[in-house]
Amino acid sequence: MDRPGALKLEYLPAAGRSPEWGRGVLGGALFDRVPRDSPAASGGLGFPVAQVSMPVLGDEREMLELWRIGDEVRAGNHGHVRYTCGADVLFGSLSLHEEEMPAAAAGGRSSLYAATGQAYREIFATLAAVGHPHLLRVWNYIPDINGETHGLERYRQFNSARQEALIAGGRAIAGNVPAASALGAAPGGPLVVYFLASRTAPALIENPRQVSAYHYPAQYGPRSPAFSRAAVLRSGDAATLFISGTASIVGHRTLHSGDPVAQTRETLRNIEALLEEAGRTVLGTRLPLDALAYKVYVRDPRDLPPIRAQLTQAIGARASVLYLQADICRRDLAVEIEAVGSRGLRPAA
Ligand code: 3EB
Repeated sequence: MDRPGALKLEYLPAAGRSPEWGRGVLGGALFDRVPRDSPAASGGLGFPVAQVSMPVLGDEREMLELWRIGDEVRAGNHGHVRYTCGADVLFGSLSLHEEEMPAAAAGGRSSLYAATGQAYREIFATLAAVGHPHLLRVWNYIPDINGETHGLERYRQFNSARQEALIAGGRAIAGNVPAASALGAAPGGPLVVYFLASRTAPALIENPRQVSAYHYPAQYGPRSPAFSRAAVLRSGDAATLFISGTASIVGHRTLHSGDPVAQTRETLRNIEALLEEAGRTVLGTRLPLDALAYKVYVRDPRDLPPIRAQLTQAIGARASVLYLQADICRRDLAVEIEAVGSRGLRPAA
């Protein structure tokens, strides 16, 4: 049933994989409290797997996010970036340790600022070299995201460096920016960025209920977060909708601070608004909530049961959901949710 070139997303336990688990995989990510020398980490696979230090909530210790594609893929390296690409789509991943940044302290900038700048420069160089110029979806896992140094929260340092790297790379900082997520990983680990890029331009979608993040006012940091609320990629006769990390934000303000259940409901309203907008402008049909695969970031693991109950009620028990424990970029956010859906192809159950 796979259409050549169409992307397929799976979340699955890393333990006990049969040898053919890697067949047709473009790339992926391994989420675990402690990154370890698992098969996915050994580098022996023909595709990149980002190692993210982020606890899995639920019964499994390690979970894999896998992006499959019906195409032939070829693999390569460019600087720290490992990538694979098919005809339409490229998956890439890199991991940078802040303590290895050469000129970190120079100019009064932090090592995270340096690492973020280098990560994005290397990503743009990779895309130019391989010929998949359109960055369409980025996952940013930032150690100690809410920590503060140099008089600025680390998430805000990241935003400054990301925006400046986009400018330096001759790219837009508003409008034509990728869908993204930015979450906290365990302190002391590397900055991990993985991404999807394409040969043809994606369609980008904003949420009518929210101020575009790239237009957030200065109270959220000196440089706005450069991401779109969602992106749609057409590849291999299917369209894939990537919904960015979405939270309980209306306009530009956080709502329901201290109430994880109400934040989950508000977040789902935002996701529904994006499904409506994507259906109206690009997909020609409104994907139902239960046709998506979700990644749910929960700040405090004690909030998992009520958040999960709320989500199950809204999307049903059959939808594919990966729950992770992560710090979120605003301290008053208890939950953030990203999602992926395909027109014509359902995510794997
Ligand atoms: C928000 O809506 C919540 O900085 O790349 C969500 C997704 C958020 C991506 C990013 C931040 C990012 O502002 C935070």
